[in-house]
Amino acid sequence: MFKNYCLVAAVAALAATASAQWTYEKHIDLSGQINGSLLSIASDSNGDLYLTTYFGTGDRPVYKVSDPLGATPVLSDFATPGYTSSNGSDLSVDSSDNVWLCHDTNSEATSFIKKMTPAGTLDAAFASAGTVSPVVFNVAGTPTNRRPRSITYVEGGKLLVFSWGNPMLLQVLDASTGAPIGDAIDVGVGTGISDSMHDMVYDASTNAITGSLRGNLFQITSSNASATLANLPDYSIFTKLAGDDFPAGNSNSGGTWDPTENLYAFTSSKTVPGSVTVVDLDDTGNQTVIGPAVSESGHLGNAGDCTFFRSGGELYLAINCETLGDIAIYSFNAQASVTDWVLYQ
Ligand SMILES: [Ca+2]
Repeated sequence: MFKNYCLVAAVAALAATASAQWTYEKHIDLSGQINGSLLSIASDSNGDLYLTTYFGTGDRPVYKVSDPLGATPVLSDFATPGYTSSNGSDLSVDSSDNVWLCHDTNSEATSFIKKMTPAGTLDAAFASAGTVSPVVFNVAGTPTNRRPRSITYVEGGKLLVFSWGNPMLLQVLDASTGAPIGDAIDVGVGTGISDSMHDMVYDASTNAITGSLRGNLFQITSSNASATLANLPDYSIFTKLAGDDFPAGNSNSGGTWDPTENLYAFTSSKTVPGSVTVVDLDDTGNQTVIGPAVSESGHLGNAGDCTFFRSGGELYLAINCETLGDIAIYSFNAQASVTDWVLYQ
């Protein structure tokens, strides 16, 4: 009996050091069905997916893919908020399944943020009839029109927004009015990479902002334990957690966070073309690279953005394979976690 106990304990100890396992499930081929190329992807509480595109011509909808794990996922137009092919757009879905869209029109004057309800209509209660345009950042105290490239809703009524330009800036906005809260911070100087940060997430338990930047993963923290997002300049410590040397990835590399597993996944396309790196934020040495030769199509292509989603309580990762027009989906194998092992005697 004692022997059995020791054996299982030893297996559990080995399992605890294993990396998370990701298994390829399927891909959804959207080529020929969408205007342009896949760019941003986000998911709601039902596990449905939302997409933006770029390239192509003219206005295009925010697309929705319902039941992505089913035998016949349904592609539909979720909303028609009037954005065109340009330098970028990004989506964020909040805990009430409202969908936030930011779009860089290539103009500081006309770039915008829109809030859509779960029904796909503009939420008239946000800003001006559901839209804030221009998008204003406080640059050293001076209100300045900016071109938003990435947006994340932060629970508690704030938005973390990155905008392209010189300097490269991160700003907190009020999620009711769209107005800036406090000053912006310079991400280009902080990281040494003058390019787009994407999918900045805020973890209240660690008081840290984590975001993807051109195939790299950075965390922004404060030396002041009482710092809050009401004053972003308090966050001045930039730490690279993972990634390749600049310029890994491209300007549209994205990322996603699962707060339950505390995993952050981000795309890269330089040293491992079309790959995604998944980092355990509780143990940043624990990293898993997905790709490049793993999807049914043969590779992930030039991976753009990715999103975790949950279905039936299980964790999945959906990756936009931009150059293929595919969404590749992977499932998380929790058996890599010691919590799945039960001691007995
Ligand atoms: Ca994104």
